Amino acid sequence: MILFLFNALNVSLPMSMKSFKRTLVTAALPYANGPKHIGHLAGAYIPADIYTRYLRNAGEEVLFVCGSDEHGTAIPIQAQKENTSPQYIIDRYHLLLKENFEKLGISFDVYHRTSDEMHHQTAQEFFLNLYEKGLFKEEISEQYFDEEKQTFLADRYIKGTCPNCGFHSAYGDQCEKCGKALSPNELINPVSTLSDKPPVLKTTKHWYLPLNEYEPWLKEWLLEGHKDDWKTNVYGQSKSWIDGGLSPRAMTRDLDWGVKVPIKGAEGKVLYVWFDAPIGYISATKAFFKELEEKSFHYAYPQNSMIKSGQANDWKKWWQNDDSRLIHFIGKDNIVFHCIIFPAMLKAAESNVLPDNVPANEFLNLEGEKMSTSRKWSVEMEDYFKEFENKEDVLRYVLTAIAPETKDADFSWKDFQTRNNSELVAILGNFINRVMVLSHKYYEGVVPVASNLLEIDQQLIKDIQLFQEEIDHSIRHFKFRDGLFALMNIARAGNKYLAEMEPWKLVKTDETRTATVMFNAIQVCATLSWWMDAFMPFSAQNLRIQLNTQKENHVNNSFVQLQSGHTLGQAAHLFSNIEDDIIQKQVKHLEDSKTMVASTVIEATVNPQSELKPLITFDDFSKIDLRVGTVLEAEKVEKADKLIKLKVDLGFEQRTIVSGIALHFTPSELIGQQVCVLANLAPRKIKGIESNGMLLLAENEDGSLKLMQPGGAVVSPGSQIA
Ligand code: B3M
Ligand code: ZN
Repeated sequence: MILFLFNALNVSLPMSMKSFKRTLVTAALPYANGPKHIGHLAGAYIPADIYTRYLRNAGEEVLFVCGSDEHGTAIPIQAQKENTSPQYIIDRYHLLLKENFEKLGISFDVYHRTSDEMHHQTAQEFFLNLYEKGLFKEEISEQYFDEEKQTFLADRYIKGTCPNCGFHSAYGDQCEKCGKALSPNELINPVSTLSDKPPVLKTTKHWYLPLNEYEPWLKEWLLEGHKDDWKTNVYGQSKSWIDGGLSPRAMTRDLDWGVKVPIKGAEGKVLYVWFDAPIGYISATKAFFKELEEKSFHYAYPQNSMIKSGQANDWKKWWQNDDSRLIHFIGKDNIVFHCIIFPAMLKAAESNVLPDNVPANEFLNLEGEKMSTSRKWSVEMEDYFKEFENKEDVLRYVLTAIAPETKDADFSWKDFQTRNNSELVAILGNFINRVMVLSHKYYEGVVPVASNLLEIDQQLIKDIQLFQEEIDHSIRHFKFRDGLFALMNIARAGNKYLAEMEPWKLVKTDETRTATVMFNAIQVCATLSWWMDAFMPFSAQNLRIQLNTQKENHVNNSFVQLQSGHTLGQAAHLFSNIEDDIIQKQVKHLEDSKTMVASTVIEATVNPQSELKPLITFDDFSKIDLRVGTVLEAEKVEKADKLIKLKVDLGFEQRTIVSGIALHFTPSELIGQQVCVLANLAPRKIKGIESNGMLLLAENEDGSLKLMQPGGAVVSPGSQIA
């Protein structure tokens, strides 16, 4: 009778416009050149995971593919920085990224890598297919060549002055200062970063995809076809590319790291990384089904997947059947590649599947500033996990709540704390905990029997129904922030209901009514566990344990999830407060990295680009005591990437000096060097070590540092510089 009543209230959830049979979800293949930070997570991986988990829970056929992007110049450049081989770099970071994603609960069906043999083959076949159709334009052009290193220079290996803003250290593909996309020949005074010498122009042949020929089609397919369903930031950026006119783009590169170009006359050349990387989505799909057939799993995660059996050939369904939908989750810097170049490649290959949506996010800043791994202005996954054990869901929650879905957004540690303490703990956790504790107190943890529903109960049921519809709609329209807010509204509604019903008072006067109230409150908890699952999978699982239920027990479109008589598990806190000192530690950590970067800059006294400081008198100058010293000892400062602790002989005494130069010098190359020291600088503590003095350095145009040295013969330590 009661059940019937509840069911009568049910409005069925919209299952969206399902004209597709299956959904292939991709998240940008991260470069395996370093750890990834919260900006990457908020940009692509967390939204993609929420989306996929949600569709899986809804019983839809979905596959979530990703993998490491191991080609392009990013890899050899990192290898050069770390003084190691590209292979070592990709092995190390592929593993790190894979583990980090697992820890955060990113539920890939497969996490592949582009160095895999099968990917090389897939990418080569793709290229050959277009080549044999005669779709590439061969062109001989002049490209920069480093004579000393005997190699053509990839765009990233060339630096020079930006023609747009005058920045002296712009890369051949982009100016990092003004953001303008460049080609190397636009740079003023180009220099090879491999040899520091100006490069020469040399002819070379490449294979171009004539993007201009795809313009009419792109206008129709994208500008007309996706006017209404793509996010405005994505549509807008694509439109301005197309409106600006497309030109042929070389799909091959002179580089010895990557997928070899599989045709005669292309020896020593590899596929352009943006040609092979998106094909990585195809390779990953292939790898998944191959492993599924062979039942031996290396890249695939069968435990995450809703696809339990299949054949190697099944990948074709996902890439060739027109009832397959392709969704790319990426950050905004990848829009052109996913909305224009890859679709053009797929079109050229006569694929039936094209991206149906590319819900790219904007950027996430950190404490008001652009995130940067090299400047250490970021929060890397690894660091977060170390500091915040078992709080993966808190990060997922906060990064979803502030996701840069429509414009750039900001992460701050204070806000992170507030969202944890005043939302997760105070609203969601508190509601669930009160219900659990009261259920044990009044009913020994057994779901009580409900009776007549009053208007307020029906209102609760209706509200919750609406919030569920809102979550469904939001997720399906890539509005994860709204979805999460609606989820929290379920908890808010639960809290409000408890506050109004006051079961702790009611229990003294009206047992029947108390039972009904508690029955309803328990259903709200069960509903929460279901909808939380996509956003916060670990907490959802913990909640299911408290409720003593499983995902499979979920009853679609029903308010009643746990019947009277069902025994609940133990109550436990789902979330816990984050104290001020933990947050302060994080803030300090960031500030420290800033001082370290700043101290490097202070020491770089001769930066040709820096503006001249105001005039000083000779008196001012005479206050400065500069001396020649000899470095006796040098060692890296623990837990400070940029710092080196030096012992410097000044003749009359030995000094400890801490200097922010570890990214530019190894300790061993410093030992024995003569240096110039600002000897009367007031002592200051850096990372707990008292530093007495400062080394003088010159900053090169490319940002590298050089020691200021006396030059010529050895000068006795302690000699004054004036
Ligand atoms: N690795 C660029 C990036 O991480 C690139 C994405 C490839 S997706 C096919 O921003
Ligand atoms: Zn510029």
